[in-house]
Amino acid sequence: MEIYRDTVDSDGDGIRDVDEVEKYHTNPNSKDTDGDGIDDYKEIFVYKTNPLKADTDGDRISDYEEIFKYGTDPLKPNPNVRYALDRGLESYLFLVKPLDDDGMQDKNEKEFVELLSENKKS
Ligand SMILES: [Ca+2]
Ligand SMILES: [Ca+2]
Ligand SMILES: [Ca+2]
Ligand SMILES: [Ca+2]
Repeated sequence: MEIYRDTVDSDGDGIRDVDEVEKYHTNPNSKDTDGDGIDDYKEIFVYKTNPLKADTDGDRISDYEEIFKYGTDPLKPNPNVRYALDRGLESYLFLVKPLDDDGMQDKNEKEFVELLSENKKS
């Protein structure tokens, strides 16, 4: 019985219940503990994101959106990307993304995004 208990995977996400509870602290009855749209298994083993947080790096863009929608790094905050999104510059992200390497938004970067903002309006 003990062996059976140790191999059971209730939610079928590829991680054993015993590991979910003791090792990863994820919900053994839910494939997607934090509800961000990415399975616990993929978060832990593929993307290295936090299976308990929908937004691993805390930049207010969910893990799912970073990986599948914007192609940004879900493990590193992207202040410029966030800033651009807040200004409705989704289609200019390819210009903004290279700016965020240091995880900080300096003055020039801010001005650059503002410039895009202005262009968009005209
Ligand atoms: Ca499981
Ligand atoms: Ca998840
Ligand atoms: Ca997550
Ligand atoms: Ca994020």
